[in-house]
Amino acid sequence: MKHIKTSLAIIALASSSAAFAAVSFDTFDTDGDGAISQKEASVNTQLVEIFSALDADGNGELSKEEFSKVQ
Ligand SMILES: [Ca+2]
Ligand SMILES: [Ca+2]
Repeated sequence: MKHIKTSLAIIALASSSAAFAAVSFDTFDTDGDGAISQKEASVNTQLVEIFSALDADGNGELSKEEFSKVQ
């Protein structure tokens, strides 16, 4: 069930990409280190929900490539 819920969250996020597009990777990466940390992601509730699903390598940060799955 958790997986399904996560998938739906990704779909919801992707379908709202018009609004989300304005909130780009660089917007989240406030310290400019090239990755979105959980703290940086915390400004967006939807991103927090799918953070672990997007973090494919499980290092606790979203690279530009990992983040691009929602765009
Ligand atoms: Ca960062
Ligand atoms: Ca990662």
